[in-house]
Amino acid sequence: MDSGEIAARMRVAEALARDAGRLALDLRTDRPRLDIRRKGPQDVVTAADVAVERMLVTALRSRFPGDGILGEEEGGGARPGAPCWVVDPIDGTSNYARALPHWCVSIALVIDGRTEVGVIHEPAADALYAARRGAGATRDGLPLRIGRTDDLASAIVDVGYSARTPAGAYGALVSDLLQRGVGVLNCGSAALGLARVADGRLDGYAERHLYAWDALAGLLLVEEAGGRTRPFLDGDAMTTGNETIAATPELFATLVDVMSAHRP
Ligand code: LIP
Repeated sequence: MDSGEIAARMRVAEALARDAGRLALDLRTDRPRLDIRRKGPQDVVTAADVAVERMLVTALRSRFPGDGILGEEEGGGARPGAPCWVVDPIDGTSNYARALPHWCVSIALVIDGRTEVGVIHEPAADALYAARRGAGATRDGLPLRIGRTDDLASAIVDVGYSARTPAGAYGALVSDLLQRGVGVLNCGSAALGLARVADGRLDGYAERHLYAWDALAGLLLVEEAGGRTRPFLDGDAMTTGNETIAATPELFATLVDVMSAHRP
């Protein structure tokens, strides 16, 4: 697919991400109808996640009937040899369900096993992050550059956790980073955490296990903003997920070391 076609798909993804973010905000106001259900420990889904995903899938299907679509809530999947949209209607659903502002809509486009487009809309700030491989990353149209913190004692990293991985290993990982002087947060949205690394407000993001819909768009933003990332789409990670590490060039090796040292 030529860069013009990819750029056209990115513009569609940008418009849809904004529409999806606004729909999720509207649905948030009607709590009783939010119908929050638990998928597992500290893992919830709301009626809004499903409604927003259906809106995105319907729109993408009508615009690109030949493309594959993989969504967090209702699955779907890649079509051999076709581009595949990877959609997380609300990343940070636990925050969303509690009316905490740290959540977003994430859309990625994978072509021939590689992420070519990543778009994230953050409704609370009405901010739109976008990246196209080889063409850089932006927030609201302005170019993004990774932070340059080169001193661990000034670095801040968002380290995500889910019950899909052992709590003990997570505790050891966080304790190790703290002992090295690194500031550690767990904000509850991998996609938005990665966007914060791309815009220089955080120095790194790490999580033992994420799904493609949580990670792909944010990882491309970090790469196009000048950061370093651990390859995600190896083997069958598109469906089973993978470990996620992204950081400034200065901090990346340390984060890889610490994640490897505490691998369960
Ligand atoms: C969430 C991620 C978070 C992770 C959660 C979950 P969701 O995505 O953003 O980093 O710890 O387990 O995967 O479920 O809100 O789309």
